[in-house]
Amino acid sequence: MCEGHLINKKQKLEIQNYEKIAVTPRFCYFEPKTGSKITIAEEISYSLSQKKKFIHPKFFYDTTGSNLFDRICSLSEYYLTRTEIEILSSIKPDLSRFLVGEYALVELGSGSSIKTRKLIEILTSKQDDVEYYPIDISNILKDSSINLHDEYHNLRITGIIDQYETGLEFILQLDHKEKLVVFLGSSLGNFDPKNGIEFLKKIRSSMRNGDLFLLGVDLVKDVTILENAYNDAKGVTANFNINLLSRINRELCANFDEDKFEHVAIFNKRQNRIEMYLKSKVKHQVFVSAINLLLKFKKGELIHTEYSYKYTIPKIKKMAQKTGFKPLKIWTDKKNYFALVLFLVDSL
Ligand code: AVJ
Repeated sequence: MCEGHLINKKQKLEIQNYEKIAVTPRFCYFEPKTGSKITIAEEISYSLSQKKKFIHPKFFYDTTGSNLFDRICSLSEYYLTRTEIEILSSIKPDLSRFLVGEYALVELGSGSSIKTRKLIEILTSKQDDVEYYPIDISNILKDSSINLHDEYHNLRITGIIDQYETGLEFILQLDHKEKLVVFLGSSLGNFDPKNGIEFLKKIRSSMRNGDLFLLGVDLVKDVTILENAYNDAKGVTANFNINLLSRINRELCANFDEDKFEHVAIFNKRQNRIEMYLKSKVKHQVFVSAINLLLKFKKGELIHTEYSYKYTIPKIKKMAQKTGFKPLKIWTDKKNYFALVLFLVDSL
């Protein structure tokens, strides 16, 4: 698409906030211009000044964090990725039946795009050309797109390196025929149910009647299995969590001592969510130079870093009803660990 589709005035307005980098004739990406970026400085200075300190999970994904996340995905304890890939592989013919006509593929949180291959394979086998729009906050989008670009010669990639919300607004501007929007890996779990519904509505409003939406959700299961997935034996998840502090050290000139914090991940049964924290082992202070912020930690004090909500099928159906999506098909694995749900955009 890169050259063609972007035409009307509203589009130009949106795109003014982005810088377009054309890498090859089949791959370009958009990045917010520096001025329009919400900076890590602003957000962190707010979230660490609260009585209950927190760090938004989107900050996990700098280059180090994105690489650590890739390692998490192949851990034996982290059943999510391999189960989702297993489902995706097994449903190819079945999913293919729903894709009548030409579809553009839009992926929220594409990351390293491993799972995307399964979908691209379906589409490239049916269409001469496939437009792919990965949206991801991580710079890793560039590398993973280049790999896909080299592998599939009839694939045209337009990446958007931004937060989901702004990325979706961008997608709305495209006047492509039909879209298959995918949000995999249980990333919806980062939203609490109320915000999750709001976010689904936002996705819904970036789509048109007849478009399809494929959602990957992690299901409620035995607590030990859940907690092990976030407390792996090699400590990769702990490093992923602690990297938030290293990132703040690097980018905001702070002096967090990583050894003074401990990774905590527990399943909250009442709320059906994994809760991740960084726990201060001792009473101490940290200074964040770039934002001139002195932080005081009590012994045992927690910084909240992530929620990862787990769902049940009825709950997903209810959420869909509230957002104008109609479930067409639900696929799960044999153990019922994970679900892929295909929705049709329904008139509200
Ligand atoms: C990318 C949000 C789906 O919640 O399982 C993995 C992130 N955090 N291990 C998840 C994560 C710790 C992951 N999501």
